[in-house]
Order: sequence, then C-alpha cells, then structure tokens
Amino acid sequence: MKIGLVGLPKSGKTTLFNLLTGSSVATARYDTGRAELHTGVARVPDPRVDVLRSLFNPKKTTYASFEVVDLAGIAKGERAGLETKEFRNADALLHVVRAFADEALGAADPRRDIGDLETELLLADLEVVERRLERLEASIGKQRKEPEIKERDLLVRIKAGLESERPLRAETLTADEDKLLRGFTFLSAKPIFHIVNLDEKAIADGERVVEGLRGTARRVRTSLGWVSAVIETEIARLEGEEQQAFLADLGLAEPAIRRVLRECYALLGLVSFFTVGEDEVRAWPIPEGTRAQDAAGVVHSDIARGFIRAEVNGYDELVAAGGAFADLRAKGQLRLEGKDYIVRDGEVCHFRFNVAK
Ligand SMILES: Nc1nc2c(ncn2[C@@H]2O[C@H](COP(=O)(O)OP(=O)(O)OP(=O)(O)O)[C@@H](O)[C@H]2O)c(=O)[nH]1
Ligand SMILES: [Mg+2]
Repeated sequence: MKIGLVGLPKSGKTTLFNLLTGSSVATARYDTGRAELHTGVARVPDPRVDVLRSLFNPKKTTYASFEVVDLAGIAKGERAGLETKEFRNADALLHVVRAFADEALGAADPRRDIGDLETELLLADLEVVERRLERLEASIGKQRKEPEIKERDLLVRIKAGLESERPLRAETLTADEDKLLRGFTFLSAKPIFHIVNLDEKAIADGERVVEGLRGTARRVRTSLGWVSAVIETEIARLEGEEQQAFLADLGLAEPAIRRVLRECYALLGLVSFFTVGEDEVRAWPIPEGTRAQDAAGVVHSDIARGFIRAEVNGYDELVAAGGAFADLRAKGQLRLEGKDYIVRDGEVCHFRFNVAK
C-alpha cells in the first residue's frame, strides 16, 4: 500500500517524507527547478511489537510498513503535475499544508490551501469523466451496448456530484460500481489526510488549529492532523533521555511523527496481525477485513496455497500469559480458525499448512 504526498510548493513535503521514511533527501527553501520523485518505506511504530519482542527475544523484529511517494509541489491550477503513474496508483493522499510563516511565500492560510487542493482533485477527476463520457456517448450513438450504458449512467451520476464539489470518496457506491470506477484511479476517491505543518512556536496550539479547520475538510475518509516538520527533524536526531527531555520541554508525550505514521496506516485501511517466535517477531499489514487464507498469503504464497488452519489468539491474552502458548491452550484461548475467518487487528497467528512436493 502506498501513500502519496501532495501539497503546494515548499509546504514541507520532502521534510515530512524524510521523517516518515528515515531518508535524508535534500530539502530547499528556494526552487531548485528540478521536479524529483522520491519513494521510500515508512515503518509503523507499534508498542505491541516492542512488548512482543521483550517476551520472545527474537533474532529479528519487523514492524509493519507502507510505501511513501513524494512529488514536486502542485501549485493552484497546475493539476497536470498530478498525472504521474506513481501518484495515480497511490492508495491514499497525505496533503502537507503550510502553516509556518515564510516571507517569500506570504502569509500561511491552511483553510484556503485545503480548499484549493480539494478543488484541483475534483477538477482533475471531472476532466477524466468528461472525456470518457464523450467517447461513450459517441459509441452508444452508433450501437447500444448494455455495459456502456451502465457505465455512462454511473459517470453522469458522479459527474453531478463532482460538479457540486462532492469528492468521489464521499460517494456511496455498490461493489460493482466501485469496481467499474477503479480503473480510472480517480484522485478525489482516495482517502486523504490533511496535515497542517505548524511553525515550531505554535505546536502547543496544534489541536486548536486542527479543530478550527474541521469544518473545512470534508469528513468522509478525510483526516486532519498536525506536525511541525522542522522540530520533528530535530527530535529524530536525539535519542533516549535527551529526546525525552526535549519532548517534555515541548509538552509532547511522543514525537508527533509517530502519531502521523499510525494515522497514515489507518487511513490506508490497514491493520496488523502478528507472528511471533524465537526467530522473528513481526507485524504484518493487511487490509481490514482480510480472510485468514489471504493473511497467510501475505507471509508466503505457499502458506496460502497449502492452508489448513490458523491458530489464532489475542494480543492481550498472550501478554497476560507471558508469551506461554501452552497456558493459552490450557485456558482454551488458542482458537483454530478456517480459511474464511476474518483476522482482526492485534491477533497473533500461526498458520498450519501443507504444500505437496
Ligand atoms: N519554519 C519551518 N520551516 C519548515 C517547516 N517544514 C519545512 N520547512 C522549510 O520549508 C522549506 C521547504 O521544505 P521542503 O520539505 O523542501 O518542501 P517541499 O514541499 O518538499 O517543497 P517542493 O518539493 O519544492 O514543493 C525548507 O527550507 C524547510 O526547512 C516547518 O515546520 N517550519
Ligand atoms: Mg519536495
């Protein structure tokens, strides 16, 4: 799963990209004239993984992750810049909204920028819909084909929504309709997270700023949050007690980027199941509602193919038992589930499988 960073030029996208992925791509106050695309992997902090690690002392610990793609800034009216394959294929958008002061860029206005970006997404989708409708009408004019008529009617409906400024993510669609539209990779259909990039002096105000913007951001599959990217970069450079002291000075319980990572993960519709053992403790990302057999396939395609049963237990029970599976079994807390069982967030799974040689 992949999240795409969007936002006006110089809003702090690359700074945030570095924070999310632990990269160190150069950021610049002034335009370098280069439109670069960066991709990286973000690791999702999960205290449960830390606890499981302390229980099992594995050789290796692996956190859940997702991909991040960072593009050049998109100025108002320049939505052509959104036409990158990597970006069209993103599963969700992370919109970096500048709220820090910068003389060269003028006064910050997060409300305006959120509105402008939403409009660019709507207009980009509207162009696609209009182009497709023209073709469909021409084809239907020659010969009436049922699937084309169905598609036209659906596009006419969503066009009306887009024209009244309703993003596609707010549209109620049947599974069939959803499937029909998927190929278009509509931008306003992607879940979006508007993240306000605050001035370092304003972080005590973070929650208030976000609350003030609630009415602006359309609610469906839309989140709002804040970060102060530059100060977070400083926090990330510190370790242990030094970091704790610095956070305490700022009035933060943890680096804000940790919260952002978890929120991105949730926005992508991902949850984690765990596998544990002496070799590895690992969190595996799966879309919410994934069947046990498909979850097994995330670990290895052979395990999905030869799937017999999943031994499943809750995270809390395992921690309460100090990691002793024998105790869980004795208490009847180790369940055997079939391939259609829906794996839930935080469950520990052990797959039984058999692959014919
Ligand atoms: N004061 C302040 N400056 C910031 C903050 N975040 C980013 N900046 C600065 O803004 C400038 C641009 O940051 P980038 O991360 O390169 O912004 P960008 O959105 O990737 O820019 P483009 O890719 O050129 O559109 C840099 O000089 C950053 O140091 C912040 O939270 N506070
Ligand atoms: Mg950049």
